[in-house]
Amino acid sequence: MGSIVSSCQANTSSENTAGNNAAGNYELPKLPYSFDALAPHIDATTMEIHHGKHHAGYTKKFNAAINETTGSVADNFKDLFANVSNMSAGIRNNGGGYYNHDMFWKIMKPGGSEPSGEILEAINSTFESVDNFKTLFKAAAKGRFGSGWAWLVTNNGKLSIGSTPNQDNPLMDVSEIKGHPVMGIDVWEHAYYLNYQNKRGDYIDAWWNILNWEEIAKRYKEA
Ligand code: MN3
Repeated sequence: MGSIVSSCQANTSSENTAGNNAAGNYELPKLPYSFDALAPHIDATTMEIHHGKHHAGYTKKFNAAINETTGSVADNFKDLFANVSNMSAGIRNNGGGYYNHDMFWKIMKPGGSEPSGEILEAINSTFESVDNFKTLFKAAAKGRFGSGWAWLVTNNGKLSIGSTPNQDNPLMDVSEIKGHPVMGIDVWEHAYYLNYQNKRGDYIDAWWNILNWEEIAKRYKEA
């Protein structure tokens, strides 16, 4: 059994609250809406398999990887990912998969919304306009070769766009792009192939219609 480093329990940011604890007891987060709620942009069957099989699989394997670890495992994602190069592939891949999907479900909602307030101002001042931001974000998401994620991250309020392979994310010390993930899109084929087949760009275009900008703004503010 991995022993638990519990020095950072006072931190109550979302990195800590996404899971329950690090004792290999993470639970699959509940989807905050029904499987068909994001249709037609993301179809019900894709959602059911993505949450019920893929995310459930990462959760199960993440717990197993923690339990197989002989060293200590941080009990919050920020510290765990900052040191992930010293962790097993099982913790890196499945811990990333656990965290990334938890964020992904929450930053979407039926009907979507539009950016406003501080996040809108930050996007406009960094990328000139929301349209220009969307163009750059789509390019990062389309340009990620194979499986991975595209991200909007913040470092001390400064926004940037990038992508990571597999289930890596910008909190990881192994990531080329670093910072707090404000939002991210899953561009693994399992996220879109049933409905969009090889047309990843069409999936990205549709995704803007189901974004929960209140949650994205909250993640920006928390960082
Ligand atoms: Mn996925």
